[in-house]
Amino acid sequence: MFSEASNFVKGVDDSLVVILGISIFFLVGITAVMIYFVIRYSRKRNPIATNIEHNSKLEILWTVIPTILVVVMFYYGWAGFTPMRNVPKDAMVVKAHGQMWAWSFEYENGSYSENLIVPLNKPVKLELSSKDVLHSLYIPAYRIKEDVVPGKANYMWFIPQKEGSYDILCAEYCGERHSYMLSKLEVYSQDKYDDWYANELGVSRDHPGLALLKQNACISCHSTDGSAIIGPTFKGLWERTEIVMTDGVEREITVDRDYIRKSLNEPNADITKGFNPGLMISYATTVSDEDMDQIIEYLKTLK
Ligand SMILES: [Cu+2]
Repeated sequence: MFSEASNFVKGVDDSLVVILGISIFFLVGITAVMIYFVIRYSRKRNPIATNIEHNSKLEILWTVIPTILVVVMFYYGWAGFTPMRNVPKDAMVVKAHGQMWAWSFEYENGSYSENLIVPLNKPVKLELSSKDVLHSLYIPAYRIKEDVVPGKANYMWFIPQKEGSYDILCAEYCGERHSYMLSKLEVYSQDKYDDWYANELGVSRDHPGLALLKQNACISCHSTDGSAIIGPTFKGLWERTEIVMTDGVEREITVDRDYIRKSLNEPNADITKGFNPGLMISYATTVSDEDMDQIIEYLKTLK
């Protein structure tokens, strides 16, 4: 069977070894020749400098050899990269959403998962989209990384060749909690995957309100335990009295249904005192009124 985690490992590693090998060869060679020249042609050993003009043989040699080497490096790079942009037609499609600061994966039946779970030996295409800023989906063990750009449909694909659990990172600095933007890629056998897809995908043991907060990455900025991250904590939020800044003027509000709806629609309209504006996008279209009711039911449990 395969010894590599994905179908792209070999191509990428081969080009890395070739480029690194050529670079190390020249680093050592040039340094050695330089040291030799410094000693051999120092003023002590070579008091009168020699003026050397053309040497056609040498000039042809130092043009042709590097050209060949660069073409070799290009070949390995091209051979490793081209297959990454050619997705097989039968690939299973998963939508990968990036947002500050969490990944979420949407499957063909419309259900979401916080981890990317895929079957062994089946090509998987990820359709990449960003809800806010630039991110980059990076799976180091698979040697693949692709930018996730707001307003642009990008994609990546792979064939998982080994069962196991791998890291998914964001490789494009996307703000304060960038380094917490982590997920897992889990590779299951086909049977285990089918079972997971039928029975576990979209089924959460969490309160439905908490599941929505996770799916929309709310909890990467609003804690549920009282700690302040980027925004105010959800703990004790329901019916709390807060001082907010509205158009630069302080006022006191009570967190109720209307206030939560307004905060989702226009996050920068009322900023809780002590927090920064401009960090939250509008959830006017992503969080429906029914979703909000479930979120409120959950907030009521966080007394
Ligand atoms: Cu990111």
